[in-house]
This record gives sequence, C-alpha cells and structure tokens, in this order.
Amino acid sequence: MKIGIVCYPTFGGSGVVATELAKGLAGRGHTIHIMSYARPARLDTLESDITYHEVSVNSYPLFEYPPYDLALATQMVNLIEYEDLDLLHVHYALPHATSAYLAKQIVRERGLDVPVITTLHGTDITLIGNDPSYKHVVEFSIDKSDGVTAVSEYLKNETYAQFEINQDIRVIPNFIDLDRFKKSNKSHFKKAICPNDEKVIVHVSNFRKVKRVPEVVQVFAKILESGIESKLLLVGDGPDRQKAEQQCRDLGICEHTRFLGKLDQVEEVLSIADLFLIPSGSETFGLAALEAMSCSVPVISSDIGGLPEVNIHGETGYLCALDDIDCMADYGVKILSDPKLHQQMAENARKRAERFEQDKIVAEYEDFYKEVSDGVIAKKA
Ligand code: GMT
Repeated sequence: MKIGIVCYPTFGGSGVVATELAKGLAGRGHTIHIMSYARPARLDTLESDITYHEVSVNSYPLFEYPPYDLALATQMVNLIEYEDLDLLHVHYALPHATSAYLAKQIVRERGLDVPVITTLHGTDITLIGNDPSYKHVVEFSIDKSDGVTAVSEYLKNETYAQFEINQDIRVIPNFIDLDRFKKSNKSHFKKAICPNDEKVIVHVSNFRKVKRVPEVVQVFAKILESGIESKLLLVGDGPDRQKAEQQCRDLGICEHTRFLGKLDQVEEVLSIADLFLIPSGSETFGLAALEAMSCSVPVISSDIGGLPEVNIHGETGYLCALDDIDCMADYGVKILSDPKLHQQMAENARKRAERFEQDKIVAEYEDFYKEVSDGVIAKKA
C-alpha cells in the first residue's frame, strides 16, 4: 500500500511510535510518506521506501497564528493526488485528524476516496484534546475518521468517557524493537559512572510536570538513605529540569545524580540500569517503561492510566499509588537489596516486553488498514 503517515517530530511518545511504525511498514513492502513540521527524531537514517515531506507554513502579516492545520491538509491533498496514497494514518488527533478530514472532503470532490485512520496517543484525549477551546472539533474529527485506534484499554475507555464517539476503537498497543532494546555490555560506561559498582537507577522523560521528575529525585534520596549505594541517571530535558536539579541540591545528593540530557541511544543507559522509575501523573501507555523492560530492567511506576497494562505488579516491578514516595522507595530498596528477586523481575520484564514485539504489532496495524480499506469497521456496540 501507499500510506501517508502524519505525526509530531518528537523524541518520545507518538512521534516515536509513528516513525517506528513507518519503518516497520516499509520493511513489509509498503511505500510510506511521512508528513510533519520537522524531520521526526527517529527518522535518522535514509530509508528507500520512506519519503519525508516537511509541512511548511507561510507567514503573512495578518497571521498572528499561521494555520498549520490548513497547510497540513493541503500537503495531504497533494500527496493523495500526486503520490496516489491508498490511506492516511494520523497520529495524535489534534489537529491531524481535522486536517485529514478536510483533505478527505477535498479529494472526494475530485473523485478520490482515501480512508483516514486516527491513532489516539495520550494528551490528545486526556488533556489538551478535551480543552473547551478544541473539544467539539476534536470529537467531530475522531468520529469522522474511518478507523480509530488507541494505545491502551485505558485510553479507549477514557475516550468514550470524555467524548461522544460512535466509532469502535481498536486497541493497538505501543511496540518495541527487541533487538535494539536489549541489555548489552556497557561495562566501560558503567565503570565510569559507578566506580564503586553502585546500583543504577534510571528515569527517562521529557521532564514535563506530568512526569513527576522532582518525585523521582525524592524516591532516589530515600533509597540512598536506606544505605543502598546507588546513582540516579536522568535522561531527557524539559520544563521541570531546573526544579529537579534544585531538589538534588536541597537534598544534598548532587554527587550521586547525573542529568544526561536528551540522548538518542537510550538503550545504552538502560543497559547498565538496575531499576527504572516512572511515577507519572498521567500516562496512557508508558513507552519509556516498555523500553526499560525490554532491556531487562524492573520498573516502579505509579498505578495510573495504561501503566498497569504494561508493568505487572509483583512480576515485572511494582505499582504504587500516585505520589506515594515512600511506597516507591520501599519497593526500590526491596528490589535492589535482593539479587534473586531482581534477577527474576529482570527476566519477567524482558518476557513481558516480548508481548509487544514490533513486527507483531506492525502486523496488527497492517490488518487494521485492510479492514478499514475494505469498509468492514463496525460502529460502537
Ligand atoms: O503526552 C505526551 O507525553 C506525549 C504523548 C504523545 O502522544 O506524544 O505520549 C503519549 O503517547 C505515548 C505513545 O503512544 C504513550 O506511550 C505515552 O504514555 C503517552 N503519554 C501520556 O499519556 C502522558
């Protein structure tokens, strides 16, 4: 098939899922056209069957807010016509599903019918998508899509709870490249960071408020207090970085903490990790947790959103109530001070990650494309 994929170009979240899906589909013989306002971070190599189309928005003295959604719709129309697209798959509803709806109507006038699939990822439903300034348009655009997927059961239910959607939503979870995300020997790196063979605790995020990075530091401080010699490695950057750095200074634990900034090869850090912390206040799936688990790292997470569908309590790590720092620290100490338990959880984590193997999930998307193209998608029961 010739497939148009639309996404944000981000380092994490929907941008990663969309780009990895594009690569997986290209590997299965499809021709992919990716549209975004910048080259997606994970589209870092030349791929012969993937063409990237930058959506450029011309400024004009009247425009305080240049209309990206219209420029995107125009790009979609161009690609449907000139590249003969069979299907449009947009990631993150706002504004991509709306642009797709518009493009679909325009090409219909010209005798072309292109199915539109919208994948819901997270804050497009749980936060910004249901903001009163966008809600009607987001709801309409999702409902008018020919097929809708969500990355977890939680997100599917949340979508029905927050919007009037008559479409049947198919759950297709995030996925993982098990060959890339696996524990590999990084002993030189481990030695440099942990000269005394300290335990390594890792957090990876975009440091937005919802990720609770200052709480990661608090949990770590308590683990240190318990006497476990350890280091905290924080990967990523964003609005809460300064707050987290200040927290380290306040708690006097800066020498045990390293802020590594944004990194492309997260799997190298995960390869030396003993524990992964993800205490998020909202998380529809938790791709970062899956990446850690795939590298055989037990996870301690909050018990919210889609995280319990990924991290299994007592098996691949532990879940704690939101903001329960003591609970997370206690479980951290438990895992790090019991080598047998750690080994078992590390194995379980990798096994669990195998359920989300990339090829298998890409094939689910492929099947869904066929169903939608054949017009066999049902309405909500
Ligand atoms: O809201 C974000 O953090 C970004 C968002 C996105 O759509 O880019 O991430 C969401 O999508 C990821 C991929 O499907 C999920 O793994 C994340 O859990 C989800 N983030 C949140 O719900 C906060």
